Parts: sequence; structure tokens; C-alpha cells
Amino acid sequence: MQDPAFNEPTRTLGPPTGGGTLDGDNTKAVTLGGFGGSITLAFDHTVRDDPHNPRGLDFIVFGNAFWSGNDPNQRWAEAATIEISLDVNNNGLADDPWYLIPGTHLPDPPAVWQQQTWDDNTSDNTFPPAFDSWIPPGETGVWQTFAFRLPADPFENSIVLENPNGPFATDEGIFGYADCSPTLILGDLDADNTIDDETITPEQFYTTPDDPFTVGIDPGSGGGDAFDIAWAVDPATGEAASLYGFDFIRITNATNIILGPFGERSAEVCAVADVAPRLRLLDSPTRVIPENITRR
Ligand SMILES: [Ca+2]
Ligand SMILES: [Ca+2]
Ligand SMILES: [Ca+2]
Ligand SMILES: [Ca+2]
Repeated sequence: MQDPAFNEPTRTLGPPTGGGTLDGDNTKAVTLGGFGGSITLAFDHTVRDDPHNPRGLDFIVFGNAFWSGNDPNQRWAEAATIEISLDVNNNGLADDPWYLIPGTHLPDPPAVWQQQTWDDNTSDNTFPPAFDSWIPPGETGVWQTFAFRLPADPFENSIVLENPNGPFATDEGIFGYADCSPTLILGDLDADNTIDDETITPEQFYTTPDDPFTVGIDPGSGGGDAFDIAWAVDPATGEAASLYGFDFIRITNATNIILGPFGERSAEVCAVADVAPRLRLLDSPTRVIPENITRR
């Protein structure tokens, strides 16, 4: 895009910089580019499908989405699909099978596997892009990108991503995709864009997942879109992947739309976090047996 730093993939490493519910913060954002644009990231450890994680949610992807008019049922959002892969052959390379999180709107992934052809001849409008600044770094000539395309309704037809459950819904109708939910400002424990805890660290704040099934952001969560490893499926068969964890994550722009002056609709990624397991309370006795109390 216009700002070359938007294409700098190392920006996705480390914690996000939250913009809150009213605006996205782009200081750490990487744009995925047009349809099929993707980024693949590696963890230095296997992210586990850990039953101690809150609500069983194992990882969080942070983008620059925000609420339109501060209404959580109307999101400025550019959805991206999530695929995860376990380093089965233990060679440190992402050369193992990929599994898709289908989310709410990809019931039959093979039916929506699509390609987009691009070329670097911006004056010929047979293929996009139409501007030199949109050509991804390193691409020349003609190239293709691929993705599981999200349905036009609700992802492409309207500028704001509307909750299919209605304007006053409390149940979230769209989840399982990246860059749909705001990243809160560090220390804002109740999603009102004012800081409640000056001392909380990014490592604490941005590892507490929001409940993706309910509208709005849970108290204490730093926002973002949270995922359960158990949601992953083999995209060819729909069978559960049954992964105990993953080492690699691929995030792919899954909408194909060019919005006049806004340019390509492209998802942004600011960070990915392994959820912190819920801390166990101190193990201690839970009751006193009265008849056995002895005092001196
Ligand atoms: Ca899980
Ligand atoms: Ca490997
Ligand atoms: Ca607050
Ligand atoms: Ca939520």
C-alpha cells in the first residue's frame, strides 16, 4: 500500500499496539495485500490446545479493526482466514499439513477455494492492481494468489461488517477470522478507551482472550480475535484436525473487493499471542472439620 512500512512483516512480532474501539492503530500493522495475500509466522514453541486456557481459547490474532460509531455490532473489519500447522517432521520449517479454522462462514472450504491473477502492468486493466504502489514487494510479471473466499454477504457487500444476528444482538454471528475485533489500548480493562490499570504488562493484557461468541469485549481482555485449536479442520475433508498444538500460523486475506479510493480491502495483522493458561488458585483445604479443632 502507500506506506511501505505496512509491508514490513517483522512488525507482527511481539505484542500489539492497541488503538481501542474507536480507531485502529497502524504503528505495528502489516497489510496482507489483496485477495490471497498472506503472512506465515512461526512460534518458538508449540502453542498447545490447553484445557486450562480460558474458554478453551488457545491463541489470539490482533489487527486494526474497530467499531463503527462505537457499536460492536458494526465493525470496520477486513476478515482474514486462519490456518495452523504443527511441525510434525520437526525440521523447523512450515512444510507440514495446514489445517483451516472454518469459522462461521466457511462450511465447505473446497467449494470456495479461488484464485486471483495479478500483473505488474498497471496500465492494462485485464488484471489488477491498477497502481504500482499495490504491487507486493518482489512480484513481477503475472502471478496468482489463492484463498478460501469468504461469502460476499456479509464480508464484501457492505463497507461495515454487520452482525448477521441484528443491530442489537448480544450473540456474535461472525467469528473464527482475524482482523474483525478491536485491539484495546493497553490497560483498558473495560473497553471504554480509558486506561484502568497503568501497571499491567502487554504480556499479561494481550494474552487474555475475549469470548468470540458474544458481542463486545470481555472485561480484562485486551481484545483481538481468539481461536480454539480444536476448531481446526482438514480443509479438503472437513474432518477435525485433532491437533495437540501448532508451530506455524498462516493468515490470509479472504475477501476480494476493491473499494474505490480505499483501494484493495486488505486485512491487517499486528500480533499473534499464545493465550496464558488460567492461573490455578492456591491449592489449600476448603473446609474445617469442627469436631477436630484443638486449641491450646
Ligand atoms: Ca483449545
Ligand atoms: Ca516442518
Ligand atoms: Ca477503561
Ligand atoms: Ca466478544
